[in-house]
Amino acid sequence: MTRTIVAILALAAANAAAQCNPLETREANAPDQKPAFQGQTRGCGVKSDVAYEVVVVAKGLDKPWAVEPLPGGDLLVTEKGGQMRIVTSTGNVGQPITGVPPVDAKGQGGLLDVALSPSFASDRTIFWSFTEPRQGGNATSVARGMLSADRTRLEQVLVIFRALPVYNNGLHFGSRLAFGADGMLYVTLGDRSDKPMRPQAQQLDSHMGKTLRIKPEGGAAEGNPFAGQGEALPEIWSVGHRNIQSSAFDSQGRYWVIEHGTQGGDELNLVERGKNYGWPGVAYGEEYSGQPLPGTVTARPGTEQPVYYWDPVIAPSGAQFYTGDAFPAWKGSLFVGALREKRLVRLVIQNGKVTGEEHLLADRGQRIRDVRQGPDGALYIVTDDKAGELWRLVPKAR
Ligand SMILES: [Ca+2]
Ligand SMILES: [Ca+2]
Repeated sequence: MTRTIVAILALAAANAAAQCNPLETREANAPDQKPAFQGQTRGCGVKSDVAYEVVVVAKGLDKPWAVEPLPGGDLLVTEKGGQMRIVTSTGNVGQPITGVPPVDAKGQGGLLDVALSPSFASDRTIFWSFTEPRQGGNATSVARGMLSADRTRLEQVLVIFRALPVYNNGLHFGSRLAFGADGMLYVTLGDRSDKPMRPQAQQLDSHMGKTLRIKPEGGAAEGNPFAGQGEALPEIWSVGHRNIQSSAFDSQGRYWVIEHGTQGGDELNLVERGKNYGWPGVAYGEEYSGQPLPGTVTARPGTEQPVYYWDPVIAPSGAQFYTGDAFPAWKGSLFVGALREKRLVRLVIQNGKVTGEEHLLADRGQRIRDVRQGPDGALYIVTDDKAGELWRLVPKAR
């Protein structure tokens, strides 16, 4: 290679580095911590320059937690307090659907996620997660039921999963639901936050701080990694998570979760069977008090590094890999709602790494709780508020 070519290559590399302008420019909460690889945090800001408009489909929803587009274009919405409703595509907010079992709505608890059966069009079956009042406290449960033909009630309601142990607070219940291409239901859980509970994220005899893989009719799915090992609970798919309120499968069938970290430690993880994602011994960030996490390191052999992390945190909610035709520039992007940062985050992911981050909807100043793609290719969003809104993102008419 001639010196000229070497010089040109060096200049090109320098230009590429110079063009990487992370969106996050505030001081980190844990500035002494170093990422495990380049681009693991403060990735390059990107601009898709997509012209879109926000249609406010409905207002006045009471702390909506999940939105699930129905095949015909209407939307199924959960409200944290325990109501499930259908909002029509034209914005008519229906009465609460009857037949939803009681929830414990204190703190972060309540009626949480909802997912459609993969064959919803023929079986009208839905699945939802909720904080179930239990003897001595509460815990996350998953139920299924069939939406009546007139869509006013749930029939044949059955609780198909009950997380253990029961604990008495209002924190860290998970619990996003997503169906894999294998037809199994993947459930995310939290660690219940309190220091004495955190070690359970590493314990196989507890559901706390895990992802789970269950059969739609209930019971652990076949082939789970720890089934049959001593006291291990057979539903467990991965371990070592703090509080996952966000999950999505990509077009290659890979399972991604975004979890709430402590101050300075929100993580995007690519979840694989039986792997350990570190919490509470391995994590980025610090306690909300500003103290270091006790005995915690940022990397350890035998634990998986997050694909990406945010310091300061965004407080991630629902997620969606975009596959629609309405926004060609967004195909393959991972959208994540941000509660604390009040925006919609778009991540560009290439070869298993985050190569770009874009922030949308920050101008609206609302905590975003869930984002889903509709059959029309629009993105549907609910905001986390006592007067929550349901938005439809559509291409801007030119
Ligand atoms: Ca959902
Ligand atoms: Ca982790």
